[in-house]
Amino acid sequence: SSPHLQTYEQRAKKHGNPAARKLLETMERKKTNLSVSVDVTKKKDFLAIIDVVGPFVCLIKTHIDIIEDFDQTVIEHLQELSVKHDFLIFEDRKFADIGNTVALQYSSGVYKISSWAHLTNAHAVPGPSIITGLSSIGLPLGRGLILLSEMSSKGALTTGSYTEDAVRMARSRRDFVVGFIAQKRMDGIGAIEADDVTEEDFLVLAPGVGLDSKGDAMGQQYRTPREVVLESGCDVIIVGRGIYGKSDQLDVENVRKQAERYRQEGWSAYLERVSL
Ligand code: 5IU
Repeated sequence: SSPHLQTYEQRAKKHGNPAARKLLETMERKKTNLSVSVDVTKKKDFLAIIDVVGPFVCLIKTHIDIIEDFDQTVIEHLQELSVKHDFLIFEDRKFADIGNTVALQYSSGVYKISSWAHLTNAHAVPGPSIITGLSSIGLPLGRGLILLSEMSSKGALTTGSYTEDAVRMARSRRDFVVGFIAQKRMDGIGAIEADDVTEEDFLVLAPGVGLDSKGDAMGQQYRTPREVVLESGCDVIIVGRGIYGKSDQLDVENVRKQAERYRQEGWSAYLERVSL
């Protein structure tokens, strides 16, 4: 049956990529499909939010380059928190250059993303060579790549044949590409031959999730965890401002409450899905 009708535990046992397997195991163990996107600019707030939501997430999503007072201790603390609370790290880098350049951006520079991020992501725009470049660094380290096959923003160009081609690119590199950023499952999209897709299990990570808002003033669009997980078959819900609110007025108690709430919503939608 389609992967989304199986439990995370069943899928973990069969997955060939170590980062994907670890994520699925963590989801099952902690009973959560929640990923919190921590888009704040001060390292103190960044680490405070992660420490509070840590118990409720399987994955922390970062934009490391927006931290104004970044230094290496940010990475050290992030890694300590990842062990303390048992979650994986996903740097939402959205690589988009030629293979040689993305390999350097992934491994080098100030952030050395490949050294700490279990997962990162890339646009399909440059074609298969972007996967070749990133996998030359990430595969030996046991990392996984997520391809952007759909975006959540209004008017996104990631539709139709673009989405299909992104899925085909992923299919040809199942050792390293472990999933999609998308708004729905990609199982039926760009299918080549039935044989080829029976064993595939791409994780679908969905941003644009909110319970109290339909969008923001800059084109973001929100759907509920239930719509995303139960109706659209996505595996991980990515929630940012729905959980930490306005970052200039951080209310730690409320952050905890919201993380618990989204974890509960996402998990009950999953339970309902796999019991069908
Ligand atoms: N993000 C999206 N939509 C996308 C992709 C990434 O929102 O299609 I690809 C990122 C942007 C932000 C987070 O880091 O996910 C969502 O944050 P909010 O929940 O605060 O909107």
